[in-house]
This record gives sequence, structure tokens and C-alpha cells, in this order.
Amino acid sequence: MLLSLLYAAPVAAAIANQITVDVRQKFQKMDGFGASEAFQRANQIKGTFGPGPYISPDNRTKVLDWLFDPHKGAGLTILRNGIGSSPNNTADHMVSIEPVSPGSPHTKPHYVWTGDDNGQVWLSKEAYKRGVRTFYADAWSAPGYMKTNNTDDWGGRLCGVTNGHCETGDWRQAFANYLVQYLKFYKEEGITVTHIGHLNEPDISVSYASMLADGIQTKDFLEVLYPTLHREGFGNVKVAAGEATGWRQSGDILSDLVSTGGEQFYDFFTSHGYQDEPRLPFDTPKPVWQTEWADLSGGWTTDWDTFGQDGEGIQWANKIQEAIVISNCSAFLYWIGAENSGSNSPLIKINGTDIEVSKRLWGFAHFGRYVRPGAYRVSAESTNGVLHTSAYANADGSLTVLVINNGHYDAVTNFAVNGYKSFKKVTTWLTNNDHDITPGSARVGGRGSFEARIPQRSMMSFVIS
Ligand SMILES: *[C@@H]1O[C@H](CO)[C@@H](O)[C@H](O)[C@H]1NC(C)=O
Ligand SMILES: *[C@@H]1O[C@H](CO)[C@@H](O)[C@H](O)[C@H]1NC(C)=O
Ligand SMILES: *[C@@H]1O[C@H](CO)[C@@H](O)[C@H](O)[C@H]1NC(C)=O
Ligand SMILES: *[C@@H]1O[C@H](CO)[C@@H](O)[C@H](O)[C@H]1NC(C)=O
Ligand SMILES: CC(=O)N[C@H]1CO[C@H](CO)[C@@H](O)[C@@H]1O
Repeated sequence: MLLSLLYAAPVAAAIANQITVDVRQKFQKMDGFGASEAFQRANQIKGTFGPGPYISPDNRTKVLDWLFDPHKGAGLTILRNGIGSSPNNTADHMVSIEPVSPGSPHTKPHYVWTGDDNGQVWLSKEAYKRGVRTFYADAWSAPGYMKTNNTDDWGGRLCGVTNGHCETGDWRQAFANYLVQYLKFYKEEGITVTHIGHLNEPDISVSYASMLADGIQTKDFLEVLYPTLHREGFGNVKVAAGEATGWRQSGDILSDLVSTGGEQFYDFFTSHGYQDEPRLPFDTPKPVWQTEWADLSGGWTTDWDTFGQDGEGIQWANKIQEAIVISNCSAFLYWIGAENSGSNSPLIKINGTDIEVSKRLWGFAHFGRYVRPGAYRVSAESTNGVLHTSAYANADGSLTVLVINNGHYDAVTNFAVNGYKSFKKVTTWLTNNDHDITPGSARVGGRGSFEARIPQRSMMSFVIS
């Protein structure tokens, strides 16, 4: 008898787990969750990239639903599009809207638009149909002829910024006009680009489109871009700054940008998570987005929690929640949504006609579906160190509490909700090795409380409405 008790399923029944939510204590406003299909990954979903065989129409719909549909998939609400800078679309390059140099920054540019934009116009429309309203257009580089090294690859600087001298002159206004023209083309296609960035990972020089900039050089361009957007009727488009490979690298850019008077020329601050993980809030009153991160080195895995490796779902669920709670992020974007890859750089793998979804996507789904744009993060405290939690007051009045049980025993947990209307129903959603966001319900008690058993090594969403 005693033995069977000792070897029963591990439940920390003796521990009184308590999570206390206080809706009256508000933190940052959430902008959403997302991914990118830059570098012609959009064409891989579309089925027009490479030699084929191509994805079938049914599987294409499934991939789009997995990414953007809030009922069938992750409900991502942000699409990060790449603004092309290359002379053509060989390999996976993103062709520029001005592929040929006009010769000088003062000569009338010759813009080219085919309505495709490296597959991203089609993808933007598909995303829009599924509820996406936040389109972050981000250039990896200016076209080569606007840069010190005359190529859009291998770093180089924008001509006209500090230490960016070019024989052909100062191209800052020409590049600002170029970005405005990109916004106009999208507007004509019926897509409102809401956020814009002028570079990607400005701290590294790499073999693909890239452009170097420190905080001073960032300010040198943004002081031209910002008034141009306002003058051209795009004053509502939010301007990004930062976008370096990691938190420390972006933090250095922020310091220089602010100390040289650049704070007034951007609306939100961005960073990637690669070289230095999000670990503290940036010293800025503006919204912060983690705009790109992925496990680039691990072999493709669809697992939630097996070996504790970086590509597994529970790792990403934790990374997203920590970026929000510890680093004050308002948005969190994975690198690629879906692509043909043998690594974990996408959430969904496309291989010829085959598609496969990872548990990372179901981790994202807890955030994408139940923390909608415009929600405020509110206070959530856990008495148990392995129950990592956060809570959000959605604009539609619903309240979402997210919990990741990082422990190796099921945790019966009591929730107390303060400062919220009385409620009778709590819908739950569970993801672990055996479940992909499976619905259920929690036992509601009196006076704004409810109770639930949170399985070991799982994530649960609790939606109160
Ligand atoms: C395409 O652009 C690349 C530079 O990105 C250049 O090396 C190549 O010659 C171009 N190819 C064609 C067919 O124009
Ligand atoms: C968190 O971000 C918001 C903007 O989204 C800002 O107002 C607030 O001051 C930030 N808080 C901290 C602790 O950095
Ligand atoms: C794609 O499928 C082919 C054929 O089934 C297989 O040989 C290959 O390893 C797969 N590639 C990836 C990246 O999974
Ligand atoms: C759709 O994807 C599934 C999963 O990879 C695959 O088994 C199936 O053959 C694909 N359907 C078509 C019509 O290609
Ligand atoms: C073609 C060329 O000059 N490329 C240079 C661009 O600038 C980077 C440094 O920023 C150099 O490494 C490349 O050789």
C-alpha cells in the first residue's frame, strides 16, 4: 500500500500552488506575435520557388492557416516583410523596386513594380484574410549604389551618414524617398504597411543583403526618413530603430541614438535575440519588439520537450514569455514562418509536397490566439518557482492567464483574480508532448477564483470572459 502510494503519478498535492492576477496593475500594451517570409520564402509557400515538386493547394491553405488563423493555427498578427535591395531575384535575393542606379542621388529614380514583391504581396493578402493587420516592412540594406561598398551584400554604409563618404554624394534623401515609394506601392495593392525599418542587423557584415550602422549613423538616416514620412502622408507609419543581432548590440545603438538626439526620430525599438538574449528592459519609454530569433543550428525537430534542446517547443514558449515579462517586449517574432529547411529556422517545414508543423508553432499559438493586439499585460505572480506565468487584459474584455509548468510534476493550482468582473467560466488550452492546444475547462470557485491541474512540462492558457 505504502509502496504504491510512493510510486503513484507525481503530483505536488502537498504544495499549495497559488497564482494571483491583478488586473488593476497594468504594464505594456501588446502589439502581437509574428514571423517573416523574406528572401522569397513567401514563394515557397506559394509554390513557385525552386525546381519543385510544389506544395498542393490544400497544403498551402493549411500552412497559411497554421500561421495566421486564430482558430486553426497560431493566430500570428504581425508579418515582417523584406524590402528588397538586390538588382535581381537570383538565388533567394529580394529584388529592389529600383534595381538600376539613376546615377546620382539627385536624378529622378526609375521605380519598377510588378505587384509581386518577392511573393510578399500575395502573402500579405492571405495573411490579411486571416486577420493580420500589422505589416512590418524591413529593408535588409539600401541598394548597392547608395552605399559605400557599391553592393547590397557585405555591409558597407549608407552614403551620407557619418563616416559614409561616397563619390556619388549623399543618398539619405533618395533612400528615404525609396522607402516611401515602397509604402505607396503597397497602398495601391490594398495593404497598409503599419511599421517600417530601414535595415537589418546593422552590427554585422554578411554575404547577403546587409548594411552597417551604429547609433549615430542610425540617427543620421532617421532624421531624414522621419520628416519625409510625415511630409508624404505616411506619418502614421511607425519607424523602427535598433534591429541588431542581440540585446547588448541593440542596447549600444540605443545609447548612441539617444545621446545624439535621435529619440524623436523613431517610434519603436527593435532587437533580435541571437547574439545576446533578451534579459532586461531597454532604457526607452517606447514599445520594444523582439523582431527576429530562431534556433538556426539544431536539426529540424517537431518536439515539445524531449532532450531539452533549443529547437523544442517548451523552450520557445519560455523565451516568448520571458521576453514579455522580463524584457518588456510588446511583440515577439520568430525568424521564418514556413520554408524548406532542415534546421529549426522555420516554425513549419515545407519539403516538396510535404509539410510538417513544429511544436514551436503551438507554443506561439498560446500567445497569438489569446493575447490579441491592444491587450495590456497585467500583474501575475506565482508562489511556485517552476510555474512561470503572465496575464493579459484583452481589448474585447477577456482576460488571459498563461502558465508554463517547467516542473516535472503536475501542479494543482489555485488562481485568484483581483480587479476583474465576476465570472462563471474559464476555458483552458493545453500543449505538451501529447497535446496541441487542446481545449478544456477549469473549476470555477467563489469570489474570482478558479482551480486547475497543470500537467508537468506543459503550457496552459486560461481564458476568462
Ligand atoms: C543578379 O545580381 C547579382 C548581384 O546580386 C549579380 O552578381 C548577377 O550578375 C545578376 N544576374 C543577372 C542575371 O543579372
Ligand atoms: C515598458 O514599455 C512601455 C512601452 O511599451 C514603457 O512605457 C514602459 O516604461 C516600459 N517599462 C519598463 C520597465 O521599461
Ligand atoms: C525532403 O524529402 C526528401 C525526400 O523524401 C528527403 O530525402 C529529404 O531529406 C527531405 N529534406 C528535409 C530537409 O527534410
Ligand atoms: C500534404 O502534406 C502531407 C504531410 O506532409 C502529405 O502527406 C500529403 O501527401 C500532402 N498532400 C499533397 C496533395 O501533396
Ligand atoms: C565590394 C566591396 O567593396 N565590398 C566591401 C563592402 O564593405 C565591407 C565592409 O563593410 C567589406 O568587407 C567588403 O569587402
